[in-house]
Amino acid sequence: MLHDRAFPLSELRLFASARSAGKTTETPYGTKTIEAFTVDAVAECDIALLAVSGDFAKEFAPQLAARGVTVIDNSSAFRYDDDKPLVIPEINPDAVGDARIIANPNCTTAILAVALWPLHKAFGLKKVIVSTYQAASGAGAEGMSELEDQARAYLDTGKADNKVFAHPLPFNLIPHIDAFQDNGYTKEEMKVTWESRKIMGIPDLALSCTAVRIPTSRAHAESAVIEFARPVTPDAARALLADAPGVKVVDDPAAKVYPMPLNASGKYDVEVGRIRQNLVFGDHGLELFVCGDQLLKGAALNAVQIAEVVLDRRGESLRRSA
Ligand code: 11C
Repeated sequence: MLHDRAFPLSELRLFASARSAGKTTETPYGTKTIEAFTVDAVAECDIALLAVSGDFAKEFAPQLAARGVTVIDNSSAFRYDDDKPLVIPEINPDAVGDARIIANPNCTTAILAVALWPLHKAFGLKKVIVSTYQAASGAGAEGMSELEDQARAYLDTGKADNKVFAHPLPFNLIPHIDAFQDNGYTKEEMKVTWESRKIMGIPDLALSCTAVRIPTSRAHAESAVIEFARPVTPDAARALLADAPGVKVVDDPAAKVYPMPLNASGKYDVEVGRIRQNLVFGDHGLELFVCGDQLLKGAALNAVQIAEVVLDRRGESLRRSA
């Protein structure tokens, strides 16, 4: 992603646990040897992109920040801290400020929010009801492998063993992502509510989500029913979204053109389509379908976009020249 976006880095260093240290890996910057993570070693970098567990991030991100590193963290460890920005550059780039720890949102939130934001600015979001169709990649490389292995096993034997997911995923769907909370929602569902409110700066936004794992590989899809404060039409929404950064309108149902995981995979833009006047909320309501690459806008792309904002805003003050 850094290379694709021509991020102006002087050196890329890769860190992992002692188990991986010493292994080499091919990168667009040449063959790189993975180094063992230590705070001292990473403190030599200007920017650290963390793709680690929340516990690891909680322990080490503050130590790196104290050493002058700007940390962009993909875990949920800091997303709800009032003093740490949670950033989608198309929405709230200014939130980056002087922060040394910046949180990258949950993938489901990022894919939805980038489409909701232009509509909120024009029509005012009042209520949002979301159902998701989430790819195996949300559970990491192990999730993707389990889906492929299970699909083969199921076709060959009629049975499939699951470890990563709560149930076999091929030819199935699972309305359970992350832990159930006391209110009956899952943590994944509540993340979409909490994070959307913080990123879009609408603390009382009424948003509820049902998050479902489906047997696709790497792009999440989401259906959203939206009530607005002001009247809205599908044409007006389409026109706004067509000009919005990070969004591509894919909406010609008569020609069988709508967002789909297979088409959205590998793309930077979040696809939005099936835009229609919602039958429940009438002229104040829309219904739409979004689809975005969970590994790109939902993770690596957004993280690198945050790094680009950091560089734009304070490139001069980074400790070493880029
Ligand atoms: C999933 N959205 O599809 C989750 C993965 O909060 O960063 C991302 C978890 C997170 O399983």
